[in-house]
Amino acid sequence: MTQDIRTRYHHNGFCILKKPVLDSDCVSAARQGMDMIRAGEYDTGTPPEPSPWNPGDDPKALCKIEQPQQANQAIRALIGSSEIGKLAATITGAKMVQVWWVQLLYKPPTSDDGTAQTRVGWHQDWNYWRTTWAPSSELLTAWVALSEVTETSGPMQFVAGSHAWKEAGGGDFFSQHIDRSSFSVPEDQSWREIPAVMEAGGLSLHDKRTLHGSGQNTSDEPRCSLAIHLRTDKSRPADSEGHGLTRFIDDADMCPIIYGGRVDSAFVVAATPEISA
Ligand SMILES: O=C(O)CCC(=O)C(=O)O
Repeated sequence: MTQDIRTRYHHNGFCILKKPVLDSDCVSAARQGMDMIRAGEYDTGTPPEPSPWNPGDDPKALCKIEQPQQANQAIRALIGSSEIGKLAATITGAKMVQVWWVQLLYKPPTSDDGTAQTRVGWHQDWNYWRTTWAPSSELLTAWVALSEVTETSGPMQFVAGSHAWKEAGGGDFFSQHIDRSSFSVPEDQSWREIPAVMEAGGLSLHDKRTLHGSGQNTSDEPRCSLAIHLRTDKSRPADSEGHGLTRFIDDADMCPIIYGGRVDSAFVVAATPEISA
């Protein structure tokens, strides 16, 4: 099993664990925490970071809320799960895994008439992070399902092998046109989309360069998830444009270390050489 997920992750740029990995009480509590944040109730006494969606905004639009662990205790507990850290360490071989940013993603059910703003355009996360982290930094995302994710609920779609496409093109998270024509597919590769369907408490892990996006939720239930962005000891903050995405890195509540321990006092380690795919 361990060897299998490691092999699949490195071959495809992602792996999907369909069966629950996380404790069901922890997942249910985080799901309730999600509803509280969406209603503007913060049991920590602090709101999340400024976000594209705020309480009172269109309930039929994709709800994306930044750093929800700042606003809710149950979400804070879930992102600190050692199971996630162990999985990330298993596939990367890391000595240390730390959460460095979290996004709450609630995709409401909408009719398939093309007007709902709930799609996520094809993109590579690295496109958004390249001015925040040193080029070769080892960064990945654990996407945790807080509800069942089916073929019809707008599951994430991963493009198999795209993490190794040197310059595929960056993409746009907020694009409503899931158009693949702007991406360069190497001649010896093909575009193959894999839906990340899973049960509540299941999760996927994907590399910073893997192309992914998602369509509309045409089921009857909301698709609820947390995207937990992770770094390993082979990473180094380098916020050249001052976006401040790594500003919480020394705050153990916001950015818990979920595997291993602090690597050195400056918490900045040498990064691996740039990949050469
Ligand atoms: O939830 C989605 O559909 C997209 C999430 C995403 O882009 C990410 O986790 O990096």
